[in-house]
Amino acid sequence: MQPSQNLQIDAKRLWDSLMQTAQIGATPKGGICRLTLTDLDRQVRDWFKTQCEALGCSVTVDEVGNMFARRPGKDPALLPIAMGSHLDTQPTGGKFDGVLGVLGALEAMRTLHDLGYETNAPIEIVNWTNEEGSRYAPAMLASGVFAGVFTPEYAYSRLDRDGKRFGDELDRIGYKGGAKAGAHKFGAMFELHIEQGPILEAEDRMIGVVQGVQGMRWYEVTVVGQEAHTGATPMRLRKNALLGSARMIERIDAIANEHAPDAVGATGLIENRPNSRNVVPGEVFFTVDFRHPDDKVLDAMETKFRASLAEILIPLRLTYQEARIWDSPAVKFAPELIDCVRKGAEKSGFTSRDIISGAGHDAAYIARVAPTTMIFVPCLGGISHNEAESTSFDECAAGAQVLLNAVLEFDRRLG
Ligand code: HGY
Ligand code: MN
Ligand code: MN
Repeated sequence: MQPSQNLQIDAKRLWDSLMQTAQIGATPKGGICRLTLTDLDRQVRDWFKTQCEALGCSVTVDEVGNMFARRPGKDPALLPIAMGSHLDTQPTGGKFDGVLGVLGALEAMRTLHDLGYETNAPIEIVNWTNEEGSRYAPAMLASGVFAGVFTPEYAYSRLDRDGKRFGDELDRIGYKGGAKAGAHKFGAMFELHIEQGPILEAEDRMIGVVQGVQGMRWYEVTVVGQEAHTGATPMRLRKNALLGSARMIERIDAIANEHAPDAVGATGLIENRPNSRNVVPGEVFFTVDFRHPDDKVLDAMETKFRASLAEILIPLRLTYQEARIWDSPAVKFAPELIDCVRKGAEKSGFTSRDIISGAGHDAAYIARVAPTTMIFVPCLGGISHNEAESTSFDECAAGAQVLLNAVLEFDRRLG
């Protein structure tokens, strides 16, 4: 006889786990720096594996480090229902981005275990490697391999800014698993995540019923000028790579604003060489991040961006290389799973509203190979990718409860 259908997660146990894992890579300002494939990533992975095994889950790791903790269901022939997100962070990340999705799933699994609730389908928690794309670009790299967007060899070849290979670092931390990425299929994947924007808080809604993820493109630009003495070189003879880059960064902002309010654009990473106060910069590397819900608008932004490179840099006697290194088209999530989330919010009496994700998530790639959707909860001031990122005890609990409700709603429909 199944216990009461009203399975309630343990909000304090969830919060304690969030605060415990926040110590792994804790920064003085109250955030987390736990870059993918570092020793800190290994530490949190080991912790996560131990927690899942304590619930009787079997934990497998695939060839790009994705971790799967599986709890059997009544019918092993049914494809598993997955609940996934990521444990890696930005260099100045917060306590909740990604982590809430993995630990909210762990709390849901703990609740099923405590109550001895038997689901129809197996249930899996997934920790996706390198979601952030901060240390290794592009973002969502390992869920992209799982979805067949990238090869494992491409992932292994990616270099961080110190020249370390993804494949070597994955090996070094002991998480290069034997399972073929994407070999095992999901019946569904639900991802709980903080919104990372201001909408839910502004409208006083507890749950975001996510409809999809906007399109995202990343570019890398190297501008080449000529190193020269800042005192002895006349202005008319200079080839100042940093001046050209600065004008480009201004133009990137202008292109996004021309397509506002839905377009966004920024340069987040810049390296100026030789970065000496009395040398005219000879070479600059910088990145571009453009996003919009409509891929056709991204095409228009890209065209303007590329025309601007020639228009701005050539008159300054500069040369340049530019490459689009990532193109993640806009994604729509599975209507049936969206309905499970909506019913999951109603069941617990939480307010909700439909929303499109501005941020990228592993769910965007998994949606290519399995019915997928997301659940958002607010974050204070909409701030994320910032050590001040803050989601409350009640909001974390609400997210985990709706995650459990939605998974069980989907599972019941299989019975
Ligand atoms: O870039 C993103 O949107 C995500 O945080 N990786
Ligand atoms: Mn995230
Ligand atoms: Mn992030």
